[in-house]
Amino acid sequence: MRMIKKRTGARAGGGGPARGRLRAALGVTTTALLTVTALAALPQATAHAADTLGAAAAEKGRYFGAAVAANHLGESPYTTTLDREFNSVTPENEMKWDAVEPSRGTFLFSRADQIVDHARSKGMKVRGHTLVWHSQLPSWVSGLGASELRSAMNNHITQVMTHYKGRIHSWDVVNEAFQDGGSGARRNSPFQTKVGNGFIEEAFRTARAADPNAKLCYNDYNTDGVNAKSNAVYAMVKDFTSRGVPIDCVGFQSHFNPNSPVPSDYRANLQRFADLGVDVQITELDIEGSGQAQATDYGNVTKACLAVTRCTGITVWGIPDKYSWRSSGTPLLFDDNYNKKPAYDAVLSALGGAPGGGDPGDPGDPDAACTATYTTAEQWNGGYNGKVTITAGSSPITAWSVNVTMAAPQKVVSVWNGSPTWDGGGDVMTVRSSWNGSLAAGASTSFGFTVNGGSTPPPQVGACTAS
Ligand code: 9MR
Repeated sequence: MRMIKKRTGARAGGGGPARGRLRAALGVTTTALLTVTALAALPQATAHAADTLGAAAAEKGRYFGAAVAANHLGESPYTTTLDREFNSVTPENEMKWDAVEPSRGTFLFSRADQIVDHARSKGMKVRGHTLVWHSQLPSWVSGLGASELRSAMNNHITQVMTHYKGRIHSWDVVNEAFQDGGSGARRNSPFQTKVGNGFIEEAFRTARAADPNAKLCYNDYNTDGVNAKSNAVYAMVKDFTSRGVPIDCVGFQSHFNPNSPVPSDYRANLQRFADLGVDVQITELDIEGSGQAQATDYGNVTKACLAVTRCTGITVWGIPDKYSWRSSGTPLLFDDNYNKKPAYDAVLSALGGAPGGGDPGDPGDPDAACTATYTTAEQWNGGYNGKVTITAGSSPITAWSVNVTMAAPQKVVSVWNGSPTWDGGGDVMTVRSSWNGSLAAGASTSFGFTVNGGSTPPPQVGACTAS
């Protein structure tokens, strides 16, 4: 539960680039009263930029998605962040062959369904990932002979796509079928070695028949710049489009790190594929690093997509760093406590959204009167001590308050350095300042609490309000 409503227009007073520009345009530089009057007289000029990734991308005609794992959906800050920021999801592992058809002809959709149902209930689109891939492939598949493997592949595509028919905007039909390095050759997967070169074409034809409305993508990594591998994919797509083999999009995974940085010809590479008459999508974006360098790369990738008319959307490969497949590289947009990183601000800004936007009081909002940041101070079997740090914004404050929501069956058993009241059947706690309400501009204080009834998930900490 959030205590503060979304911004719906310019707020009186305060700074911020949009208001600064407006004041400059109006020649209003002094009193708050004049500013309020001027803003009220010009409602069009005060409409603020979108303040979430999904909303900002939508204003540019794109989606902004995240890879999601079903086992995190019960963690309230995870789901809150997902629901607030993203308008497309990709199941990170739940639609892969080993997850949905672990033994021949037995299809298990429940974990993937959980993600699809959640996404659709929030109005998000879903990317399907992935139908034919050499990895996360059950051994019964790789053990089949050529003709059985071919029919198992076609059956797998047909069954999975039929189950999700009409609910997936784009499918990664074939994933990572080319070798790394300079050969431009196909990877030696069971499909390649047994079914032969035609397996990709066959997979796409089968996919089109199964769900004619889904966009059918080829998806790969290390194809983000112009190189031997992307040239080989390019040649395949060109061949497919010239012969009428059904392909609608190419996915560029875009996993970057210092050894594999964002290529300087990233945009040009996206554009040359788009010029073949297919859409391009950034499908698994993550960039190892931190701070401004990481932010700059994220901003540039976002701008590259916006510069290519047929780049229809971006998916980041996870939400908080701690759940990334390479978490030690902190490659995502949110830190382990779901705070927005500089990389987040860079993406939002590149999308034309409000830099540092979000609900007033969210960490990272430079306009906020105060911000609240959560850490788990101690943790044991069956409980934990939580700590919330309150920091005043650019003006002094005299009182603050924050909502903290516990996941059942967790219960708060004590609170210090703050005054709690309770709501929501006892799992929503509002903590108001006690002796520590007065903070100078930029100064911090904290309150703590002990929770029994489970050591995870951490609580959801709402925005800070001040007076
Ligand atoms: O993020 C996924 C991780 O949880 C899995 O353990 C891993 C298994 O192969 O797959 C990861 O996702 C991969 C994606 O499906 C395809 N491109 C590379 C991704 C990162 O490895």
